[in-house]
Amino acid sequence: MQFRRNSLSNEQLVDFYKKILLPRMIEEKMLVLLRQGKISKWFSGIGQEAIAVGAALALNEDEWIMPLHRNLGVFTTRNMPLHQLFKQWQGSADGYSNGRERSFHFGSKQHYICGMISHLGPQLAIADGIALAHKLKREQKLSLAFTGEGGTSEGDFHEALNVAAVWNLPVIFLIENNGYGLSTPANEQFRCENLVDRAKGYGMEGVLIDGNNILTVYDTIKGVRDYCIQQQKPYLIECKTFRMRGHEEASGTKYVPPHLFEEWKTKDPVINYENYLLNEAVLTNESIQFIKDEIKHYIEEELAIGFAAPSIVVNTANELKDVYARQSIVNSQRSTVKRIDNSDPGFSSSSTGGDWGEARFINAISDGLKQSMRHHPNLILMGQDIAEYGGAFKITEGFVDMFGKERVRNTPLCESAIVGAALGLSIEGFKVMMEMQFADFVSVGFNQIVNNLAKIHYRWEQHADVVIRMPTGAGVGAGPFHSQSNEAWFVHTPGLKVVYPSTPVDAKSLLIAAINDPNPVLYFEHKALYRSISGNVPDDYYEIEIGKAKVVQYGEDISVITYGAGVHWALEYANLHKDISIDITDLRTLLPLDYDAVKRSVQRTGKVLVLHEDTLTGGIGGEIAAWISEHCFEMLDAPVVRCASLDTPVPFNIELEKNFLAKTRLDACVQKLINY
Ligand SMILES: Cc1ncc(C[n+]2csc(CCOP(=O)(O)OP(=O)(O)O)c2C)c(N)n1
Repeated sequence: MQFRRNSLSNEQLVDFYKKILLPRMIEEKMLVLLRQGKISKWFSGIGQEAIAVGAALALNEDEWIMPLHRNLGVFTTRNMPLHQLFKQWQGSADGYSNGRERSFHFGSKQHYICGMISHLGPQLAIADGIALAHKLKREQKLSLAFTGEGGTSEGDFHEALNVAAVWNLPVIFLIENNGYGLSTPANEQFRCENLVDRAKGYGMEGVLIDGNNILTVYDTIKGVRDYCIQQQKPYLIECKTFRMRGHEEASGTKYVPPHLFEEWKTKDPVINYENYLLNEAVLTNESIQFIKDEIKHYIEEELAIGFAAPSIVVNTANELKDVYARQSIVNSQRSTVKRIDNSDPGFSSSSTGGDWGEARFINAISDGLKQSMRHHPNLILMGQDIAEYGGAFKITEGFVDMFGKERVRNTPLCESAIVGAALGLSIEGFKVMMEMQFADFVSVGFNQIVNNLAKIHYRWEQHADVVIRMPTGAGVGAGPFHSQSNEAWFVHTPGLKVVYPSTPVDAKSLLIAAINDPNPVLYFEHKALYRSISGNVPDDYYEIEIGKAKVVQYGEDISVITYGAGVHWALEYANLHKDISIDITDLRTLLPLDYDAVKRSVQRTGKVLVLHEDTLTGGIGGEIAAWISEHCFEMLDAPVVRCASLDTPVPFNIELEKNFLAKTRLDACVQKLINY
């Protein structure tokens, strides 16, 4: 192995030695503790330390790194104290995730380390978002994301590299090619000769290097860092290395031909570097021993602190509280936002003092978005065709002229990477509104939403300030993939908020509230309402409280609890059947649900119909019906009835679609309840 020190001083060389030795010695100790049953799981990076350590050394300390499960060297090189790391691995309350995350699945804002989720690839697009933040702020900084060669087969790898290339983002994508993805050898993972060959396909530069040589890794990344910042471009680096132990310690290495271990043992990154320093007389055997003793002592001391950590005290209220970021912490402007409370039908717009005017549903959304853009200079809009074209439904028409292309961004066709990039922007203090062209397409961005955005605050106190607008619903003859109601997918995911307005005023003010909220919000807007309904909307910038339902009209015979298009179906039905006194509640927010409002409605009538456009099985109606039977049983005069769409995909033919929709069965459901 050839080492080139270039202009590195002896002190730096020794510092690098200490930095690469530390994770090796920690790991060796961990393997002992694992055998003793004192820790539960370990993903070893032995033999690969030069990459994590070299990368962390080459970056400035305030540049974000997205490490993975074998990158202990990133954490130690960023000087995270071992006692706290150890507490993390033990699941202690005072680790880095309050006992909520395992092994290396945690981040630390203080150390500019973004915690991974198990799915590996999603880390890459977060790096895009962070790099975009630096670019927009004109900062001379970049981000660096790790991936294994296995992870390069994920769609997320392709999407993230493509976005970085198209948007000219200063990101380093670092492949640790260690030969195996769990048991799968590289030749069953990809067909190109070297993974770095892919760089050309994305329109970026790339380089293949020896990942076991710490000076090569350091020097390459340092140079690439300068390039990325100066040229404002991404770069792909492939580091050849080898995984010297099993995928994780319990899984063994039977599938690896033994000669490979022999071969790579001679390329050990720590021993080779140590020998180089001995040959160069930078270190002596005595000084090496001294350093090792020092590290050993440090490890023992820190482990003693770690082992002494008190057992966790379970506090359910805390667990629930930390699922969401508190508004005040991240949004100092909030206090200046005025709120309307129009949750009662007696609400009068004149009580707000400002001017109100007639607007269509679609214009109300657009208006709310426009005012939010003015209110939050850090708000970025992203989505397919949303710039000059104005979006598939023209919500953002004219926005480029008003706010510029940096803030109103057309994206390539890659929902997963854009959600990931949105999270990256949020990490760097931006707010993001992403337009899903149709709610149906969220399925290809699903993982980032339900696993990254939703869980990140609970896991390591990083909020995700992202709103995803979801043009949703049927009734427009658009077939199975442009008509779905998929809100229930998200209502089942702690950490998300789900908003679903049905009137122009609610659409505008709930969008404003969603953007003000520091948490990830799925904002559903029914396409069939865009141009078919209009109503009185305030000119001013008001928000409506998320999580608060609205009584549309009071009644005595039956309650209809509904949202979205269901509100209009219920109103239409009530107007046609004046003989029945119908109490209508518009939920407006599905997560968190306004159970108090539900209860009050049950109290008024004793007979409840839950109505939604979503299909029946697993729809939110089931949740509401269950809650009512559990909490309002004594108030009921009849079983709770659900009126929902058929359990089929949404058909295209307009007659079939009509038959599919819940509205067709509304009369039968009402009659069933009335006659019970
Ligand atoms: C989406 C997803 N699929 C499967 C897994 C299970 N898994 C965890 S690590 C791993 C291998 C990853 O290989 P590679 O990216 O080469 O990284 P390495 O473990 O070799 O460092 C697999 C299959 C996962 N975590 N996420």
